[in-house]
Amino acid sequence: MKKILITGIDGQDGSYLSEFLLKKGYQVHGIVRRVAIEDPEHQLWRIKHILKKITLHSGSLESFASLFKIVQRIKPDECYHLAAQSFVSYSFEDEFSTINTNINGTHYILAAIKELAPRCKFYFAASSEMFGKVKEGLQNENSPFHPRSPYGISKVAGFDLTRNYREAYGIFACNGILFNHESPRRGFEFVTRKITHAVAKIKMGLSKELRLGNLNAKRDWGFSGDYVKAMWLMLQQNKPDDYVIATGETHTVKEFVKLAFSHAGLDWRKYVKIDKDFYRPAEVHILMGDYSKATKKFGWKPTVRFEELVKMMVDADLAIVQAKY
Ligand code: F7E
Repeated sequence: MKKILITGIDGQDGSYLSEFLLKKGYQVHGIVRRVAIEDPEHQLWRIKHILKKITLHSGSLESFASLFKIVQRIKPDECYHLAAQSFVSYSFEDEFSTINTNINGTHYILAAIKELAPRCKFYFAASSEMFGKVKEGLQNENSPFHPRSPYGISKVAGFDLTRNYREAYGIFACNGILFNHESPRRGFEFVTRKITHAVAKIKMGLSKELRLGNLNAKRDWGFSGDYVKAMWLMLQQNKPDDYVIATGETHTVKEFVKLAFSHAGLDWRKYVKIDKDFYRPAEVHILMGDYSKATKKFGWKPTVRFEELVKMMVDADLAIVQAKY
């Protein structure tokens, strides 16, 4: 039975990926912080339903020793490195911890794999934030990077580390350049979930307004459940490589807002207020990915499009809010 190690197993992507790999019959191990193991009800809500089927190890991206021990114990066949400080806004508030944790964490895991499990296939969660300041048009694997946040900078470094471990040491290491991907399991700080959760609360009479920043930013939003399959497919190829995973469509935050409110039968203009506090010091204005290499190499395509995604998230939040209050 293949052994899998997932960092960030308790996050949105980690939860979908675990479900997917369990169905394939893999033995799934995950790294989480000690505080999460001590408080599973709140911290492990996304993987509560599969806790009995997976093995959790406590470790931290800040501690090489903890990661080294876990890799030594499991000797995984595949490792998906998803853990990171992933909220772009927060990365401006705490540049140093974002950069230290994200870059060193990736380096530590790679170094441990090289030393202890050199045949382990490695996936790095790179990001469309690496493209940053782009002009109109689609971004592909050859597009230049111009990150606009400490988070984006940390992901460029992680991308380079991953590629270098592939080229220098022959590790089967792949970068998945994933564009924004969402779901009902998205964290509440990200704009999509912030909107759909607020819509549900407004609909139920529990809230009166939603404060947002830049409504003109454009993103290529896909469904996390689709994207985790691409991660796995990358590691099943004959050769390691880097791939863009996206939908090829771009929409403004305002379009997301309008659709989410109208799906719940609400007029967004009555509730949405612009708040400069949610603007970023440097914005990524537009992202749109060209995923044709992934289609050509392993037949990957997104199955959930923008409208379906927004409705799925609103419906899920309406159900959650209704059940809770
Ligand atoms: O912002 C604008 C904001 O925080 C999207 C992460 O998964 O995807 C994600 O990064 C856009 C930005 O995601 C609010 O200015 C307006 O233009 O949902 P977000 P992100 O920054 O695109 C990439 C691929 C990753 O790798 C990241 O880890 O929405 N926006 N008003 C707002 N954003 C937030 N969060 N809150 C607002 O009130």
